[in-house]
Amino acid sequence: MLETPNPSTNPRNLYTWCACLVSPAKMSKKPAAQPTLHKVIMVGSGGVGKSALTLQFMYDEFVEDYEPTKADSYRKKVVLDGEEVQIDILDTAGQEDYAAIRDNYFRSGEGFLCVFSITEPESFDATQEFREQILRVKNDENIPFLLVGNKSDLADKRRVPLDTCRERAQHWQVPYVETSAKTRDNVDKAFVSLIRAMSSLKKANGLAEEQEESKKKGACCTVV
Ligand SMILES: Nc1nc2c(ncn2[C@@H]2O[C@H](COP(=O)(O)OP(=O)(O)OP(=O)(O)O)[C@@H](O)[C@H]2O)c(=O)[nH]1
Ligand SMILES: [Mg+2]
Repeated sequence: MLETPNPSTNPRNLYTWCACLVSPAKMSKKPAAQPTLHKVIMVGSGGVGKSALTLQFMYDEFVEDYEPTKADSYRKKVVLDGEEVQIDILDTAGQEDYAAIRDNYFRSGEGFLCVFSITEPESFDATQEFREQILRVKNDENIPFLLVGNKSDLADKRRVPLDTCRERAQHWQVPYVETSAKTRDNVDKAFVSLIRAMSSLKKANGLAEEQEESKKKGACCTVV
């Protein structure tokens, strides 16, 4: 069963969830049109910076302390290419203790930020397994997916060559971005590229469905 992250254990989540409860859309008498919801999942080994990236994107702040995550969820509205969209971010646990519950989390995802640290080759190797697990669970080679090399501020401790990272991304046919949750470098770029890919895919699927519908309608109205 999908385990629901408990907002009471994380004051930030509580804030986010409360903000949703009193959003102007809910208070107004007429229900406003809901913005499209995109569900992003943060995956990667423990300690690579998934939470730090999420918190930078959400609140513009860097958390120095390492506190392993079990699962935390966040919600944010952003304007993307002139359209307001809502993003749900599920920040998952990299620690192996939680590996067994990953399938359930991955199932609900519509786009994945697969993070490793450029200072830690083991975390780069692990992206292979994360990719395989995601493709197995989602059963879709074209699922929006971004490979993210984090901790780019630690250039002097780099142990995964840039070419190696690019080759893997090219092999998977996914974009590659290097980020620093510490300096905020490319943090927005990573999230926005993924959301843009999710949005384009939904629009393309919606169009295909509409065409299919109108084909069916056309067929049933044909007079012979
Ligand atoms: N220098 C530097 N440190 C970072 C960066 N991102 C994260 N860290 C640090 O790395 C440690 C781990 O970061 P987290 O974001 O907690 O890692 P995580 O991937 O969420 O780990 P789990 O929750 O266990 O899966 C923390 O001490 C962060 O401050 C970065 O871009 N640069
Ligand atoms: Mg974390």
